[in-house]
Amino acid sequence: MASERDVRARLRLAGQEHLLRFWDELAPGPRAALLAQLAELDPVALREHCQRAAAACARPPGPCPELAARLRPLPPERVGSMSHGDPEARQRWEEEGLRQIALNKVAVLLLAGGQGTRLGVDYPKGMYRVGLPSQKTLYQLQAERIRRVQQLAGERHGVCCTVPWYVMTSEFTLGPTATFFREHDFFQLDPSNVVLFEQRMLPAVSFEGQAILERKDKVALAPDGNGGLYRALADHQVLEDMQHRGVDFVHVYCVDNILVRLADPVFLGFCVLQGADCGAKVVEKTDPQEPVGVVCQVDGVPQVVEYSEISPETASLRASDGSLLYNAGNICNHFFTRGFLQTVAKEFEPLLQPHVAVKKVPHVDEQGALVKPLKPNGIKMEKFVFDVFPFASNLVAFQVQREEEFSPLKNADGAASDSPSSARRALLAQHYRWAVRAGARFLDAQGTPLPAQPCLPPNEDPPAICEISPLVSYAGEGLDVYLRGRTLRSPLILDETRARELLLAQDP
Ligand code: UD2
Repeated sequence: MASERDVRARLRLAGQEHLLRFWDELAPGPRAALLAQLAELDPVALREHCQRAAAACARPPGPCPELAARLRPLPPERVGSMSHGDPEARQRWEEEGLRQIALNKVAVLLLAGGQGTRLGVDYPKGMYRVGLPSQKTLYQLQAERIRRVQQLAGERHGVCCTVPWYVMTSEFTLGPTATFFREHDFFQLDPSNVVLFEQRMLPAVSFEGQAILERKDKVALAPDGNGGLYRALADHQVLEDMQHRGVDFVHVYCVDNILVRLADPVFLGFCVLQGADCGAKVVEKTDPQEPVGVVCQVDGVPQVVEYSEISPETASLRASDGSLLYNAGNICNHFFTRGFLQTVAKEFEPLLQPHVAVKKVPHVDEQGALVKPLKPNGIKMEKFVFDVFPFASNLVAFQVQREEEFSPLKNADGAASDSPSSARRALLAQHYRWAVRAGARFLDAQGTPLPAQPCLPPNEDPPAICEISPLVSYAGEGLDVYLRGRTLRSPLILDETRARELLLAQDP
């Protein structure tokens, strides 16, 4: 273990000696913990990090004023569409995606290192239950979609195939996620195909460029952003693991979209057939204030401009048909070839510029008393997962329907949008639509027939409650055999057992 002397010398080099200012007061245990934490920090990198944070903070806040003049929408030839494309193309993409999955060439990678501050829970967001009738968590829904897509590809090609699940966690989420997966028996996935790895943490820095002490014996650290992925891939030899398994294509996604389609064959197939090295799923953005990045071009180079970095005026610009000019809303669902990820990890990662977030960081004052600031006092530096897009040789975007594929859980209940209630409603409305289209009719608890409404207005509760297990249907497929001509009582949970019962029951 590093000695106090060594650590002090390293901190001097970094200009951060204040981190040991309570040393004399600390008992042996906390001293050892602090030394261990400080010994991890490279002095040169720490100095640069703190200087960079202070310099970024000294720049005027808000979006970069020249950005607007450099932006253009993505050219249409780079954008595929689920709704506007012809059905034959859609089928070709899906076939190609399923073929690649059947060949064991596809992996999914979950970004799960975030702290979920807006949702206000102290455990990983993936463990959250939005209150579905089945009480499933986000992690369970995702695991079951992996199992189902493996089954669909396997059946189509007469093979048994695997989609490995890589899960990037952070110091905050690794322990609870690993325990949760073990307690739930990895949701019946083979544990050897679930790979958890950890992203790095970076010190939060004051406006004066000093790393912040959260306690007398602890530096305030935060995960290095979802773009910390590329360092974490290298730190933990994840790309080597993928290579070993024969994985060529990776679907990277964020934890909180309840409708996320893991290893979506249509999206994968589109990207593969376009020869893309990078892809982004998008939904049409209609509200300029919606907190999603926009996929566009900056100086002719395709990339994502994050919602926090585009001015309200630019976000509100309209095209001649009245739609938002920058309407390709990023939903944090990305396609990468392993080859591209390898080049990024080796060559481009150091070129990624961190983004600055000004936050309230709890800290100790000069006397060592804990302070919970009421206004922002510190800077967190984060890289974004899509910062690598400008290095792609062929980036494509793929537009999907919002009501089928995007309902993120960001805020606690009570918020106007992106809450547990809105996520639950989006999933139940989708399953209700699928059931009605497959020919089901519903009765209420008293046996009174409920109206069939295959097209529900947005944000409206469906007339009946119907939850379909991802193990029964991934994207609405295959439901006719269970539901055609059936009249079922609400609430219905169509899981594998209920599906079998319906099959065995007499024809209606
Ligand atoms: C993300 C996208 C935004 C839009 C929106 C849609 C980024 C940078 N922004 O914004 O453009 O697509 O999602 O919902 O992708 N995470 C980590 N490590 C970290 C920080 C975050 O793994 O250090 C994960 C986090 O657990 C989550 C994902 O990254 O799964 C997105 O993080 P967020 O919810 O903070 O991103 P948000 O909503 O600001």
